Amino acid sequence: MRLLVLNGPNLNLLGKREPDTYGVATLGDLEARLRRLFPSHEFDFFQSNVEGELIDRLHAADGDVDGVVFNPGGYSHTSVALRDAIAAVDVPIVEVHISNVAARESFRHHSLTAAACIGQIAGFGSDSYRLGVLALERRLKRPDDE
Ligand code: CA2
Repeated sequence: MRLLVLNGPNLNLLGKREPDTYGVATLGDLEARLRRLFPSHEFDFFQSNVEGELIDRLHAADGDVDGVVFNPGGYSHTSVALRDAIAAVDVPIVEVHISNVAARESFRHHSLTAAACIGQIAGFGSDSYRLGVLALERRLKRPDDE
């Protein structure tokens, strides 16, 4: 499978600040771990702090990858434009969050983007990304399973 792992604003700071909330693994560590755990998949990794660049990357993914693991960061809670981009592409997308957003401030409880995704995984630290890949594998191999 060819998979895009897409990360939104501030996730380039992983491992450098707020380790109590976001852990000590850097974005590079997290990407290397996915490559190690899933050697048979082909991964594209992209991070941007710019909303339009994330939208452009989603458009480019259409027809190019089998699935997307997406952490939209703070845009999850605010971005109609990203939600529209997710809904516009014909690729299964799993929303992931490192932290348990449901247990944090109330403004993080609602995700505008999650409703356009096939599902959301949150609260398992950087392991949320591995679980996101497993969810895509299952969806792509057995699309009719509940
Ligand atoms: O838990 C997540 O993965 C979040 O998507 C992270 C976002 C936050 O706005 C969402 O509510 C939940 C924030 C990303 C900030 O990442 C940092 C990483 C290290 C140090 C500082 C920020």
